[in-house]
Amino acid sequence: MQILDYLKDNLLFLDGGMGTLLQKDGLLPGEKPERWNLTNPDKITAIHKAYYDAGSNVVSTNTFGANILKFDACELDSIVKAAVENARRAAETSVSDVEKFVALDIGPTGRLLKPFGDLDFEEAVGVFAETVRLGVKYGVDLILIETMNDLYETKAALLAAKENSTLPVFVSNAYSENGCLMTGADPEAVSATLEGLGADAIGVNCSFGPEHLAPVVEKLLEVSSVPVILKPNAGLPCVCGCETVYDVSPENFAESVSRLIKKGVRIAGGCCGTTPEYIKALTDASRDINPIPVTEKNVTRVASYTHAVKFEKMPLLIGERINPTGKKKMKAALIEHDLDYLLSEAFTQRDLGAHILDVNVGLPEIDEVSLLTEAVCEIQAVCDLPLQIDTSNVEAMESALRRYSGKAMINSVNGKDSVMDSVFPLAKKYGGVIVALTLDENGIPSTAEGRVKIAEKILRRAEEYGIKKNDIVFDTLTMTVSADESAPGVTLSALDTVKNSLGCHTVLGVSNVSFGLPCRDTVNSYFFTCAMERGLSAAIMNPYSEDMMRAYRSFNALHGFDSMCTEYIAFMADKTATSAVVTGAQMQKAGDVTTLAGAIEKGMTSLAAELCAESLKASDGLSLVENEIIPALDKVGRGFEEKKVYLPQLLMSAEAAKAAFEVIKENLSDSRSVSTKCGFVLATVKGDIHDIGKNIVKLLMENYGYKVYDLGRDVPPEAVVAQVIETGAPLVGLSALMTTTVGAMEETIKLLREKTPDVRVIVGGAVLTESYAEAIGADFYAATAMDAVRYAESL
Ligand code: B1M
Repeated sequence: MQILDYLKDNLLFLDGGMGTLLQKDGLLPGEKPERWNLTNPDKITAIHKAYYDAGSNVVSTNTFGANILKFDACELDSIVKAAVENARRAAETSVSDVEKFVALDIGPTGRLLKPFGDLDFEEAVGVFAETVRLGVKYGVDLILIETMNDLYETKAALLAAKENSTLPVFVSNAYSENGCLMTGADPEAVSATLEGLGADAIGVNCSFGPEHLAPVVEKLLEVSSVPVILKPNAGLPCVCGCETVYDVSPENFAESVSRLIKKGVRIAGGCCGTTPEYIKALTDASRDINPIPVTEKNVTRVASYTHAVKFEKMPLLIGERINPTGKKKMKAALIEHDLDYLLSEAFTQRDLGAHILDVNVGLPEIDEVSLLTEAVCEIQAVCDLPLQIDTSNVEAMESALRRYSGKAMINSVNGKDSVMDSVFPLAKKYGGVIVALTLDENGIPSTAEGRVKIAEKILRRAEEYGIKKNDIVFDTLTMTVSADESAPGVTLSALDTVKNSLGCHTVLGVSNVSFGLPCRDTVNSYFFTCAMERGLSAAIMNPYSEDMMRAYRSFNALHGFDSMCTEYIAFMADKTATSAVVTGAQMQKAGDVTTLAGAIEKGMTSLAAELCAESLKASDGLSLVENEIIPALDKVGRGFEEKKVYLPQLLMSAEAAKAAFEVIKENLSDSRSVSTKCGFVLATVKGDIHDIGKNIVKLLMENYGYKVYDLGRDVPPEAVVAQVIETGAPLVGLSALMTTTVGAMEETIKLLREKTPDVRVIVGGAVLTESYAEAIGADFYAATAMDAVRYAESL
């Protein structure tokens, strides 16, 4: 029986942990578990068999890290072959009579994707594709992508699975304590993105014990239209003597997972710390539970790499500013490849209230395929709003959709056969909410009925491509009132029917209505209000237009979409009654990308470098560090702590700070004196990769004439000692930024005292205090980099 058929009427039980069992069986630290398929096939088979015997329907091959980054092609082939054979052998010899399947297990690469890390998206797809092809070659029944903590990498793996097999693909993510993936995606963003890409089941594994994961599971059950997987750890690990133990017993594990099965989980198993005993307890406890049917949730939603935006009763705003049509500055920016200008438009629109951003870079003189893709990648690296990919160039659309991290809006399709036949396959493959224009080969119908008929035709055709009705929103086309006084009525009447009779969401670009008239914003905003009254779900509009925003905020307040009129009041707080457009000052306040600190907060690397060079004309490098760079990083750090900023943004801000810092360094190096003073060994301690502060210390010490031996970051105590011995430097500087790494600082000082007792040690870093520095045996605590210099000078 096919696994998806089995799943229709049954619960599906997965296996439990593999790595923890292999360690017990003698796997050494640093040894690659996947090699055991070849060297210890009997042990691997025995573990798989124990899981089947315990009631698992699915065992996952021992291939979690089997990829071409870790093994050469030839060895990878033999590992996957042996892994599938071991699992099959276990199925054949198992005493259990349940339906059995073998899943090809795929884990993360262990590297972050660009721009946050160094692995290119297509390279990642290629890495996963190799393993998938081998799984298919050796005959697995399904693919299980698991423990992914980054949405972008998950997409790369799922795309690879879909492009290289026709097998069912289950996808399970590892969530952090805050209920999101490490790089920020919440469960609904994950669900929207992965279902859009065609995952057959989605869920959560590893991370924590079942109770801890319940909120994530419950959210996935609420928002997903595919079966939900739960594969938790046996609680949290703790070290007991020299053994790692987990704090949830098999009975408690089974009870908690069963409770979530009763709520709708359809696929359950265990991860780290679970054993056949856990799976036996689970299958015994839940075998007789009636599976809850999986229901279609009928939601229209797009997603960024952090969150989903749903089309509901409250109209949404789609910012239209990243589009060269009628915008001289944008056109020039695109021609000059000034992507920072696009980023600043993205931030300003977001801060003014847009929910989604349209991205259109179409100009005859540019390579739209590469520029649209690049623009999408740059914007999604720093701005967390979902994007609407707006192009009539199908190649550019595919390239941008492929690289998009989330579920995009696709602008647009229409009733022409050729357009539907080229865009629908892309929407089906990559997922997305399609903007469908109600026109076809015969042009734009002059009647509402004509436009509705085209909408119906588009729905029928989309269904043939397997696209759901809720993934299409209709644009009933705004025409110019000054050319035809009946035009707005036709648009609104068609919109009303599409929304209220066809039951589809609607979208309009409203500004065309006022073409040729004076005070266009006034007409636009009245038309916008009329459209919202008739059921407009989203407007493609200019968030800079105060008239439009006033109409929008008032509409929401009057229709109960703005609790206690909070947003209306906040919006009106700094406005004069008469201002009609957003002023420069307001824009600056909203976007704040014109200052060095602002550029760092937003993570705009080249702009930060540019602004830093500019600022150096008026102030010195050190005061820029103190007054702009550090406060900006502090602000981002606070946001990170408060869970308002996610790791990718933190990384982008750090990159921007580094770029500014490089400019300061170059500037200072012009006046740098030659090393005339003693040697200074400098390092960020073991386990800590924060080096911005340490680099400032280096820069200043060099400028004061010290010969700095910079060992970099994550430096073990032994390396610091070796460098001191080798160079005979009398001074050492250690930096640590985390409460978890100050221990390594203490360890380093201890070793220095032991091996090089005469050396003086300066310590610094945000988490340190003078008393702590004293307690761990440092000679001097430097609150700032300059303090380190002063201390050195005092010696
Ligand atoms: Co991370 N990070 N970070 N981070 N990061 C902090 C430190 C954190 C406080 C943020 C937060 O949650 N609020 C937090 C630590 C919490 C804790 O300790 N309990 C944190 C965390 C948790 C993490 C990760 C674990 C996140 C994750 O992956 N989930 C991870 C850790 C990885 C690791 O180290 N193993 C991580 C990663 C990163 C980035 C890579 C994204 C990036 C670092 C990039 C880089 O350094 N190349 C980053 C950043 C940028 C920060 C914040 C926002 C800024 C740090 C910074 O550069 N400040 C930071 C929050 C914050 O501090 N506000 C945060 C500016 C710098 C100039 O200040 O280094 O303090 P600082 O240097 C000062 C003084 O302290 C002194 O001089 C400088 C001023 O003149 N000084 C010395 C420093 N060293 C000195 C040595 C001296 C003398 C003076 O003599 C030898």
